Amino acid sequence: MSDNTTAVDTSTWVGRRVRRVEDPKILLGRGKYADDVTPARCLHAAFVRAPLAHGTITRLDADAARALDGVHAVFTADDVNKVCRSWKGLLDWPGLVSGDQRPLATGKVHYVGEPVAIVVAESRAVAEDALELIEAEYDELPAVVDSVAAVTATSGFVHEELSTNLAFEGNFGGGDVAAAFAAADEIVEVGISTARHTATAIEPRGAVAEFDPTARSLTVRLSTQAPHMLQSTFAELLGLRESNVRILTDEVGGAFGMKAHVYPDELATCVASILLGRPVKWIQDRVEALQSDTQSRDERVSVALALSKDGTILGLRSEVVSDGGAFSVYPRSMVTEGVQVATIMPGPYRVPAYAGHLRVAITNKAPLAVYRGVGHPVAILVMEAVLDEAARRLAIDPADLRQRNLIAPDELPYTSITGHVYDSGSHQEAFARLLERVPAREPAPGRLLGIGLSCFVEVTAPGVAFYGARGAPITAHDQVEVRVEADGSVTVLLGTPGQGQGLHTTAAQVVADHLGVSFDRITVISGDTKTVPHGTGVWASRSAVVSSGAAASAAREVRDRVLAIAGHLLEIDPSDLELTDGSVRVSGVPTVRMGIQEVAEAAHWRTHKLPEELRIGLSVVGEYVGPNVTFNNGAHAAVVEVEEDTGIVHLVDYYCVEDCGVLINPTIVDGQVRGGVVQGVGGALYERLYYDENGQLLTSTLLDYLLPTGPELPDIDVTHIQTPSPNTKLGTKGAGEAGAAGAPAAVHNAVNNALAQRNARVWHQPITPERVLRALDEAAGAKWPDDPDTPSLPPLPTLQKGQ
Ligand code: SMO
Repeated sequence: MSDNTTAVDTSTWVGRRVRRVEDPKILLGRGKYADDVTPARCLHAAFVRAPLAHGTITRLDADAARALDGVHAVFTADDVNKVCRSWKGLLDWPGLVSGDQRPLATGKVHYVGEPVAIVVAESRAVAEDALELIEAEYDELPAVVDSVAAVTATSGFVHEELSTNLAFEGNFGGGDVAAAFAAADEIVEVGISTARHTATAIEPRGAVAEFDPTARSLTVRLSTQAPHMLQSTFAELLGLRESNVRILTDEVGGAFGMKAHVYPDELATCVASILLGRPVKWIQDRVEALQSDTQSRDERVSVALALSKDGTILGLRSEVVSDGGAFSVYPRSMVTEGVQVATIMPGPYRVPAYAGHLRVAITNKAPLAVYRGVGHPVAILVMEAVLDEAARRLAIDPADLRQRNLIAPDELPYTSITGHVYDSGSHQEAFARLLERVPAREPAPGRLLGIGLSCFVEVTAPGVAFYGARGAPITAHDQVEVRVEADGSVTVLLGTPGQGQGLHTTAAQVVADHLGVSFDRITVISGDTKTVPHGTGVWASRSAVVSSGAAASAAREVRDRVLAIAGHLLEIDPSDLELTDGSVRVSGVPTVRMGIQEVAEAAHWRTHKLPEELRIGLSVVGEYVGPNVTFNNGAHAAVVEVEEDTGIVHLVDYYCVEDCGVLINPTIVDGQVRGGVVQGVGGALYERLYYDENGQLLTSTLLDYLLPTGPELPDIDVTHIQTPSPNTKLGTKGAGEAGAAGAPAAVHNAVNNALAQRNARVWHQPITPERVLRALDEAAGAKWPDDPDTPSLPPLPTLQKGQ
């Protein structure tokens, strides 16, 4: 693997390829995941789940199950609704509607896998046996499956009381679109769809709930990325005092946005513990994960790009239909992905006029929510694919076409036509560096070679306007406590825990620099809402900005206290002192005057030596309210070979240039980028949750739901540029989602670059061998039978003057 990082300063911990402190524990099997903890007297739960997409529950008979040896209880909606309120994932988006959601289906089921009843037994095996004895009957209703048909449906509603299957409609953009299109030399229209997929975290979801009836307190060990948010929402829905709800999470085996929600099965597990007064554990299996984790990327887009003949972009139009599934997820809602598809589409290009129209459909599928990249992968795919088609039409090199339209350094900060402010970046430089990395290559015999490019910007570390200002219990600040123990070692308590991406390592690097101690002296703790200060959680690539900012401010204040106490003990003005590598020195003089442990000892055990005003302790909670937003940017190139006989696409090379501002740990960022690329490649080539025309999910195992694995992947070459954000405390920007954002476009364009040699194209993801063969055959004049599997697309409406 190449290291294309620009030179780093080795006098600091930030910027170094420090090894992850998390790894020895995880690699030796000593990590504590949700399933690793079983309290005394714990019972085990399993769920009856809806076997059909839409139906009225006509009979639910659990008598035989209750009579089974080892079964403690079977609860249905009637039982849990007495303990838990219903909820709706409504954000303050004008007109957004949703059906009421509850822990267990009440009266009706809305998607395959929706929880219907919970069995609690001595063991999971007994609970699973009891499931077989429960007799559930349904009156099947017609399933709403096609999102494009759903948004205009006048009957057959998923939620009768809403009298619509359109959850939300919005317009985005600005400028004189009609004039731009009227002035165009070339208008390129394409329709693109991405398939519904899901995060498939290695660690499935799970909850271990312990209710204490004497204190009315609830402790829940969860696999989650947002413990404090769930403390608040669980308390609210279960009618408990927030300070009596404790969420615990140690290791998390991947979350990717999917573990940032209130889930019915996790709440039902809590309710079971409340009703029984015993700990109850539920650990999800893979079938449940594929059926009931939030899903994503179910987007249909028609797009039109207007250009002058020299390739200058004049205007853009898009018609987006997002398939939101059965419920608007609480508290992030079902619209975030669609909104990002519509608003990110102009990307890193000068687009003077844009009209984007978004509709979000309610369908009988699992709820759609955020997943790594949240709309960016689709928006970038659409823009980059239509740009390549324009390059072919105008006979301009696709790299030249991009260079002509990329935002230049002197245009930054740049406000996009949808109102996003790109604070900083290296849009042209990143693309130029990418082109330098990609070598020339010859195709293998029988294969078509294709190179695909993509350029992108990405929203990272958004502020409270993103969710909080729209009414959700989600803010944008983080807290971190830094404390020097009596022996001079340092404990860091992170409000925001990791989801596997190494936040303990990066927090220790930041604290080492800002406090002035060695990295090895620091222990980091996270994941217990009773112990750590407030954290908003890991989402939207925010931790390296917001959590790190809070760590830096706490560390700075503790350092000032150390120097103040040292100054008193040494009888030197603290402003003449500095703390480096755990030692107090007079600024600029190498002689060590005092170790941090001596200061710590005085602060803890010898306060009699200190004047009143210095009895302040060495523990500080720092808070950082992040920026409104900071945008990262980058460029990707994929190289593919397409087998003409089989339609199989081989990804043979992959290059990324990534600019996420100041790098705290390049190795961790490399891993984040590569992991994201792999998930993006999955969407482009393999992953699809396949719902049939009845709304039945046909891909509920990993034999049917294809993930990219080692043999399908080349080395992923990562180059870093570091353009600091002017708006963030450390100059950092988020990095975690960038790989996923850029990859579907680069892979798609590479395939079409190959297929264009035979005058063929593909427009729907995943790009399966069958779709490739069909495109090649049809381009050669052969007729294939109609494909019932071709997604319908929303037509672009007639352009109105002055629009
Ligand atoms: S998909 Mo992210 O956790 O906002």
